[in-house]
This record gives sequence, C-alpha cells and structure tokens, in this order.
Amino acid sequence: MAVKETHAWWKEAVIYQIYPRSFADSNGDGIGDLQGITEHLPYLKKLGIDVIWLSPVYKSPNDDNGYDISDYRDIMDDFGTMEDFDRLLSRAHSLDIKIVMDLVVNHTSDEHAWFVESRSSKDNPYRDYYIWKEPKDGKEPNNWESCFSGSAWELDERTGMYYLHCFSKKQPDLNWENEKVRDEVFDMMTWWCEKGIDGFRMDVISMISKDPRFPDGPDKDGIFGSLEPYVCNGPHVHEYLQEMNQRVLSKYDLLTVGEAAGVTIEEAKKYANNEGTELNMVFQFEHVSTMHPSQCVVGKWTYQKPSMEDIRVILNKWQIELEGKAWNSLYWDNHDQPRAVSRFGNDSDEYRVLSAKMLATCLHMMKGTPYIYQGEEIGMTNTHFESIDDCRDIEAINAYHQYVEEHKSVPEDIMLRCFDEISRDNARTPMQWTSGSNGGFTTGTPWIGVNPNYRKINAEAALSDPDSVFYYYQKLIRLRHENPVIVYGVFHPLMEDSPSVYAYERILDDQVLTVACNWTARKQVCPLFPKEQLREELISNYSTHEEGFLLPYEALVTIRKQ
Ligand code: TEU
Ligand code: CA
Repeated sequence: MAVKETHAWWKEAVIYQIYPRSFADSNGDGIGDLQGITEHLPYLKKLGIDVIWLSPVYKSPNDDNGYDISDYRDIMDDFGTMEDFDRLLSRAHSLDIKIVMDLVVNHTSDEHAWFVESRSSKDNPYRDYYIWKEPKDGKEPNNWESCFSGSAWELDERTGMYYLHCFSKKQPDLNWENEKVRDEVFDMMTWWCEKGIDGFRMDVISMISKDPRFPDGPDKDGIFGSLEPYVCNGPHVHEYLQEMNQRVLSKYDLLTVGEAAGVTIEEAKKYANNEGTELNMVFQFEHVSTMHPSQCVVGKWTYQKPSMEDIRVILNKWQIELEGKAWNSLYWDNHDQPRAVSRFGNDSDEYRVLSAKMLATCLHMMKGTPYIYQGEEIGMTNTHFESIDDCRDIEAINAYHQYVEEHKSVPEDIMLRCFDEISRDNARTPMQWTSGSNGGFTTGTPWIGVNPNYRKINAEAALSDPDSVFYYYQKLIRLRHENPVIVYGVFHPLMEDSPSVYAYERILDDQVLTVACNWTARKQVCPLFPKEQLREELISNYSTHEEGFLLPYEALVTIRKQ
C-alpha cells in the first residue's frame, strides 16, 4: 500500500532553469542580463511554469561563468544591478512565478574578500575559511584531480602552502568544518530569504564535507587520482545540511534542491528525506553518466550515444526506491549537459520535433519535480565546435589543453568530436528567440556563437506553430497541474525488456496513467493500449495511434479507471 504522500507546492511545480548569460541581452553588450529575463517573463508565463531557477547572478570574475562568486550580496556587473534583480523578483511574483537562486557555497571565487584575506598570511583570521595544506615531499598534498583537469591543489607562493580547489584554481573550496564559515553562509542565505526569494538550488552541496585525512584517490590515469570518494557525501555533510535546515530553511516556505555529485539512492534518502530535515530533493547524475569507460576517450569525454535501456534501469530504480521515502527531481538538461534532443533523441530535420516531444513525455509523466532547461521547450539542439576557439567553457578548454596539447593523448579532431557530443557549451549557446540576427538574443556580438539553426529553431516560430514543441510542453505542464495522478501516482515499470519502448504506469486511487515512448526511428510493437479497454488519451505526439504499435518516436499517454 502506498504511503499517503504529504502534498507540497514544490512537488506540484514545474521548474524552468535560466542560464542568465545566454537567455536574453537587453543592452546590446552580447551578454544576457536580468532586464532581459524580466522582459521575457510573459513568455514563461505562457509556457505555464511555476518557478524559475536562476543560475548564479552574484558578483563574479566569471572564471566559471558565475559559479565563482566574489560577493554573495551583490549582482554581477554583466547582469545589471540589485535594483534589476528586485524588479525581476517583483515582476515574477506578480505573475505568480517563484524565483529560486543558485547557492554556490562549496567554494568561492579567489577574488572573494574572504580568500584575499585567507591567503595573505598563515595567521590571518580568515585562514581557516579555506582548506590549506603543507606540501607533501615538496609536492601537492595528494593526487586529487580537479573536475576541470590538473591538480586540485594550487601552491600559494606567499605562504608556501597549497589550497584545495575541486574545480578551477580560481574556485578555492570553503572549509565547512569551520563554524564561522557556516555562520557566514547561513547569514547570507537568510539575507536572500528576507528579500523574498523562494528557494535555493545548491551547487555541488554533496561535496562540502571532505574526508579529514585527504588521502590519495583511486588512480585515474597514472598521474592523478579521483577526489570523488573522499569529497562526495563526506562524514559531516548531513549534519551541515540539518544545521542549515534548522537555522535557515525551516524558517521559510522554500524549494530546496541539492546538486549532489556522486549521490547514491541511499544517500538521497537522507538528503531528500520525507521528514524534511535536510532538502526537498536532489539532482542525481546516474542517468546522464551511463557511458562505460570503454566508451569514453578520456574521463567523461565521449562521442558515443547512451542506450535507452541503461537510462531506463537507472530512472526506474530511482522512481521505485525513493517511493514513500524521498522526492525525485526529473531532468534531461541543464547548463552542464548537452541538449537532450541531440543526446537522447534525434535532432535530424525529420525527427527533431517528434523525439523532443517523446523525451518530454517520458520524463514529465514520471514521479518527481520536472526541470525544463532554457531552449529545451523549443527543441534546441547541440551545436558544432569547429575549433577550440569556438569553446568558452573552462571545463572543455582545460581538458583540451591537458589532453590534446600537454599529454598529447587525444587527437584534436577526436576531442572536438567529444565536445560536439557532450560539451557544456552546447547548452550555453544563446536562447534562440527569432529568425533575425543572432536569433534575437542580442543586437551586439554574442559572448558565444549562436547555433546556426536559429533561423529554423526559435521561440517566435514555435509560438506561431500549434504543433510546436513549445505547445507540447505547455500541455504537459497543464496536465501535471490538472491531474494529481501525475504528481502523486505510484510508479510501476512496464515492458522492461523492450530495447526500444520505455513504458510505465502511474496509479493513484482508481486512476491508471499509462505512458509509452518509442525511443527509435522505427515502428515498434506496443500492446499496452488495447481497443477494448476504455481509456482517455491525455497527450500524444501523433494525431493517430495504430493499435498494437508505436510509430517512430511516438509517445502516448492515456488515463483509465482500474
Ligand atoms: O557542477 C558540478 C558538477 O558536478 C559538474 O562538474 C558536472 O559534473 C560536470 O560539469 C558534468 O560534466 C556545478 C555547476 O553546475 C557547474 O556549472 C560548475 O561548473 C561546478 O559545479 C562548479 O561550481
Ligand atoms: Ca546584456
């Protein structure tokens, strides 16, 4: 018997992620900004989303496009002013759209005042705000590799010690063992909550508690070791989040989602527990990391496609194992992932729209809070990187320098093929608003190239086409708002042996929602919708359905009484 689920607005909401740098430029400097977002709120209202997750807009030198914060209580110059933010928040609330901020507190920028003080001397009061270690045998304290290539340790000449940076060297990790750091973070979070924001997406929150021994990690390539086992889901992470919940989160009506690199099902049951002592939900990464090392050129870098069967095993596991224990998030895309229709669907002219709708159906009918990444709602695709000069993302640029130029272990054309397939820049090309210059994103020179297919794929074209991906997402969102079975129904897998059809049902009281998605360009057998069974079609990406089959990339959802 399913546990009676407590109802909550953040379980019933649909979230839209905005990467401000690439969303809409209002002043012609080629960079998206807050005013550009405010001007497009009516578009988001029309789509029907409930919440905007805003990637970081705080002051930053943009070493990692805002995920390197130098002042948590001020707005990045590129994006505008705090008045612009206040106007965006107020306008969004007037349209009944909530704003969730991106909380990046595993690390700061090396230009943050705390770090400038910390690095100035060994006895500075801020020294222990960060993680400093003496050299070991004259070298880095251990073999950890940064997520952005190279050592995770940077030698600071002034004091002859190394500081830890799990990401770029301009993103020094905060020392969460220091209660002064926790006090500072919780004060800052309260400051934003008092401004009226509606929640936080918490950047790599699973990494804030490190193994105090800082041991070498398992060897990756004979040079570096992995930091993941000693950084993710560390010894005090749940204590810190329970403290955060008690001191801040529990005082406000917030949506909280933890980006939890390395999270397992068992850990997720703690991070997102139903007792509400930590967070509402987490982003897990298993379904977007299904490639076996043999399918990768180096590290995560691959140009091969994932298999639906691998993805289905993972998503079904998360649906079933969290049932009654914790809440799922649902996503294909974000600013760190390639475009879903290119990665998981078929971005050819023939099948792009059909497969984008199919992927949307497959995800949005599941149990959990769905996230739509900017441009996903109009079927935006990956782009092409002719050379490293087309890339902007520090993760790709560092990997190129390390593997192509330094180690010479990966040929340039192979590295670029991997970038075409999975580089984060695929998600960061400007939002395509019109068929006009620069896709209507800017009247200036865009900070990153606009995908050349903007003339065909853009919001203006989508809004004038009743069969567009946009209106399909609009309907999926409306169905979720109107049908409690979509939010609260228990998930049951179907056709688990099919290599082509991803199917499941959702059951709530006497209602049965049946969902079937053909992930291939070929007609497939699907016996789930017998004519003699009375049912109502809720949504499909085809105008007809052939009993016993699913046409190429056909998605079909029906509801019936059991
Ligand atoms: O991402 C953390 C993270 O896990 C990424 O390194 C992700 O695994 C990788 O990019 C996938 O290839 C968060 C932010 O979402 C990302 O944009 C930042 O670069 C990173 O943290 C550091 O703040
Ligand atoms: Ca701008």
